[in-house]
Amino acid sequence: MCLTLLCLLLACTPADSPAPDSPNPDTQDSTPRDSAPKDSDTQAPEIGNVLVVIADDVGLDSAACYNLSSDPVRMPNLEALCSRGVRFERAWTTPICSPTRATMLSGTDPAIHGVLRAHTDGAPALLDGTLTLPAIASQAGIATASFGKWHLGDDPGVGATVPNHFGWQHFSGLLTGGVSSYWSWRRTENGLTQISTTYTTTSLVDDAVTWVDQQDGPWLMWMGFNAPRPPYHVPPESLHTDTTLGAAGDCPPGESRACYVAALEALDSEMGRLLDHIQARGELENTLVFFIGDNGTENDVAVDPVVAAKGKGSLFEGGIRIPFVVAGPGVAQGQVADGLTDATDLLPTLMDYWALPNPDQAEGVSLLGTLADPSVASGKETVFTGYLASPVKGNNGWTLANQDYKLLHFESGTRLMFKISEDPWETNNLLPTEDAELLAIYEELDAELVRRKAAGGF
Ligand SMILES: [Ca+2]
Repeated sequence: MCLTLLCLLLACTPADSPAPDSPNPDTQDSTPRDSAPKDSDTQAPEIGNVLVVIADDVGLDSAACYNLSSDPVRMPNLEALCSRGVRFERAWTTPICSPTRATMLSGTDPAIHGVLRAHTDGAPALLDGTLTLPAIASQAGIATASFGKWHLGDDPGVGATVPNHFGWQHFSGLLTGGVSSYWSWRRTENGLTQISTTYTTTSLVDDAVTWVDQQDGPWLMWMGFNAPRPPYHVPPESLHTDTTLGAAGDCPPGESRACYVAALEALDSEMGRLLDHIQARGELENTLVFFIGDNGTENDVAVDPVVAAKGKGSLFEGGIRIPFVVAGPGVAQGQVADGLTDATDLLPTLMDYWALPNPDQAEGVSLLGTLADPSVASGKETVFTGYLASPVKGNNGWTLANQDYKLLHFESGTRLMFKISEDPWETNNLLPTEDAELLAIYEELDAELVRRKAAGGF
């Protein structure tokens, strides 16, 4: 493609190449790339848009496309995205909301950014000065907007403008982890907070549609749905198919799973409205679309193959292995990628997509090659994450996996290892072992896990 040529024009380093001397995006030329020098023989390609859709508390057990759920959810728009894109089978985030968002925004893992628990009121989460994806994009002339859930703290001194402070030119949504009611919630738009009585999922897409219609250049849109997380509720009837739940409002007693599913269907319906709007603008073919769950399904509504206490908030696969689907320009259609990926890969992938320098802090790899052809390895050999949030010490710890094996280090001292390629839901712990081959595998994983922890001072 023409990205290499564009890199030469901009003297930048492709995101998948070593970049020891990458300029700090805080100081680099912020001239939009579509104004790069041109002559009669060269023409910069059109800069692509990016839409990142986050579903809150949605693991593989609850996602369409993956064919794993014992209680499949009707999500025709996610199915359509899978049909025209690539579905990743081995994608990791973190066990909970705030660390995953910090990872996606900074391109660093939880040991480095240090956000290892869900943010609660009054406590700073994302460290001031953190270089973020929207800050980089904004400086490159790409319009940036975040809709939905922030959940990364209140930076002292900036209050309700905190998402803007970290790089979003426009923010509309909720600053916290959730809402007390989907019909009466604190909607913040660029620092101004008012109560909204519009169904949250619908309101976020309304705002996104309004904003995108104001754009006449490339854009990055972050659609951080807080649905389908609690409070479980019955969405507007036009957005879901469960006619047994009754009118929109509170969830009937004992129907938490049905209400969770209905809210996820509503998310899919509204995501479809957004995608249809982008298509009507003639921009869908030029928009790279990501769909990702921020962590696994909440334990009280998780279904087989996720088992009790191994969903959200755990380092087991039910907590961190999530749906991750990408579609758009240059992406193979209807294919499955078996290689490893985690939330650190979003930032380098977008740097590669936009032919921008990869910041030194970025730990992941670009997935563009794999997206074009899923048989092409990304070069990622291990995935890694951590969690220090639980009052139950046995849940806190770190985990690292390669293509075949996964190691868990719990703060309690427990060590578990699974052959994850054959035992994906972790039923057969291989430790302790006297098998020389397994011991060698353990020692290799252990050394890498300890190294990754130590890189962040843990
Ligand atoms: Ca979540």
